[in-house]
Amino acid sequence: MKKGEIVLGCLAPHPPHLVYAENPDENEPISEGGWETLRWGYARLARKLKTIDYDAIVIFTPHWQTYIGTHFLGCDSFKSLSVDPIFPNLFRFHYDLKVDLELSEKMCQIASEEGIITKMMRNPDFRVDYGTITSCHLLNPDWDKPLVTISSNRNRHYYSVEVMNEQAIALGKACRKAIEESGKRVVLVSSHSLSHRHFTTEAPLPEDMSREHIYNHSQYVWDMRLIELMRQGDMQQVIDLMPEFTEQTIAETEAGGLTWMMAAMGMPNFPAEIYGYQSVIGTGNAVVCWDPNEETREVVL
Ligand code: 2X7
Ligand code: FE2
Repeated sequence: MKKGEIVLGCLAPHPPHLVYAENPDENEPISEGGWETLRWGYARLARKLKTIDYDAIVIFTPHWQTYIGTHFLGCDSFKSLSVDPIFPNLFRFHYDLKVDLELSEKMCQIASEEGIITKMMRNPDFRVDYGTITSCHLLNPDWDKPLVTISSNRNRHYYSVEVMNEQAIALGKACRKAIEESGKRVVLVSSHSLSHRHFTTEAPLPEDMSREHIYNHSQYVWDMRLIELMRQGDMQQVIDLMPEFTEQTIAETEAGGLTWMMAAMGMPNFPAEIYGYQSVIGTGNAVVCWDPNEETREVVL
């Protein structure tokens, strides 16, 4: 069997506002738009994905939090209504998604062999988190590829960001081994914002773009520093900076997604493709991808 490979890695932020602004049939609330810079960037990355031959999407999400071990979706499919606990006014999404169960089980098994505590989520009524749904919808609105969601074990809360980084590296390496053994071509997704301080009150019209701006200058400077390093292809430095960045911007990188993806991809030292940056309720969000194939890699922005 041919060795499996990671064909793309995507940093895909998941503010439910972006789905709300798109008005897809699956989401109940109706909007007048908003956050176009991010949505247009996503649309361009979604078009690139259409040109790539791949079997499955593997996504790591900070909104499926597990406190004993790392969990993997463990049924063939999941169907339900996902209501965002903070923004039920924006996100009530009817999903019906397929899981690549074989790949999910392989990743769970290999991670466990490598000494990571793992579990398969076998409850068919389990409600898939809105991070998975938002990022996957924006990357692949046709929902025509099976996926695997990986939970985020809260090492940060038991220990520190440093321990989170080490654990996420171990998990990334285990997932890579599983993908190689599976023979499949896989797209990885790390679902999160960058800086994450946000407003605590909402505008009367949530999509009123005259009210949208980054929360404060220092978190903007942090985001730009990271994006510059991504552009330069220095992901080792980004991962080394992760504890400081995460502490100072209370970033969702605390869950380990970016570290996990970079470790799985062998710590890319080639330039990332930048598709867009914009604030959503004050948080910093970048759509970025790492294309290991030199022939298809491009300078986007
Ligand atoms: O989960 C989120 C997020 N990460 C960023 C912004 C707004 C809402 O929800
Ligand atoms: Fe989030």
